[in-house]
Amino acid sequence: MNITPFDILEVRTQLLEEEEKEACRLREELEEKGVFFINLMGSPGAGKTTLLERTVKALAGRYRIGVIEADADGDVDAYRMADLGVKVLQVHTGGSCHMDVSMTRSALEKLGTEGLDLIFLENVGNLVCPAEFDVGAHRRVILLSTPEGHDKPLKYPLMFEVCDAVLVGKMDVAPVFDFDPAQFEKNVRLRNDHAPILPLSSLTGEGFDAWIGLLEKNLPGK
Ligand SMILES: Nc1nc2c(ncn2[C@@H]2O[C@H](COP(=O)(O)OP(=O)(O)O)[C@@H](O)[C@H]2O)c(=O)[nH]1
Ligand SMILES: [Mg+2]
Repeated sequence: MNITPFDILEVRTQLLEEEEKEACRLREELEEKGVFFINLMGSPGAGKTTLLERTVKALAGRYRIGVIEADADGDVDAYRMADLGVKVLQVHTGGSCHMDVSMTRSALEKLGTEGLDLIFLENVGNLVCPAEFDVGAHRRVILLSTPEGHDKPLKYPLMFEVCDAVLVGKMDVAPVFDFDPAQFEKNVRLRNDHAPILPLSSLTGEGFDAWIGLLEKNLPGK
């Protein structure tokens, strides 16, 4: 046995454990309030805001919706969502490439969860860092757009491993980008054997019935 004359504190492990506990607490608190919380992740330009616009329109009148827009800077996405009449908060992460659970708790407090059924977090555009952080959401959804290529699960495996649903956006332009849906599915299944994979287009509305159906199946009964 190797005995060292000193202790070792694994700071990263300890921090991650604390984050995980805090994320579970936040998830439970939201559940008690009847709020369902979704963490939407994807690259910059994948189509996250456009997807949310069409999603909010499809759910309008049936659910009270809030949206948290997280970006390094700027407010264009918050304006787009505010135009739809949903409750919106813009978060400026400064230099940070992801949201963590304490930032998310502050954002939810500032947004105000009172009276809301469903809250979307549009996470900072990035396929790496957001995957590492459980922000306390009930579901993690990744939106991969066809111009990004069907090989992305091989390059960003953690993102595809942690998600509960994979949306394949911009299907209307898939042929232009040689996107191969069967190869993409194979690549996803190397790391994730359960997440549904839904092809869709926020431009044409293709695939939205399945996406909205999946959302409603997961939302607690109202
Ligand atoms: N062809 C096509 N373009 C889309 C689709 N969804 C979004 N876009 C375009 O992709 C660009 C980035 O969209 P945006 O929603 O701002 O991406 P975000 O950065 O992930 O929020 C915009 O020019 C959108 O009009 C889609 O389904 N099909
Ligand atoms: Mg956006």
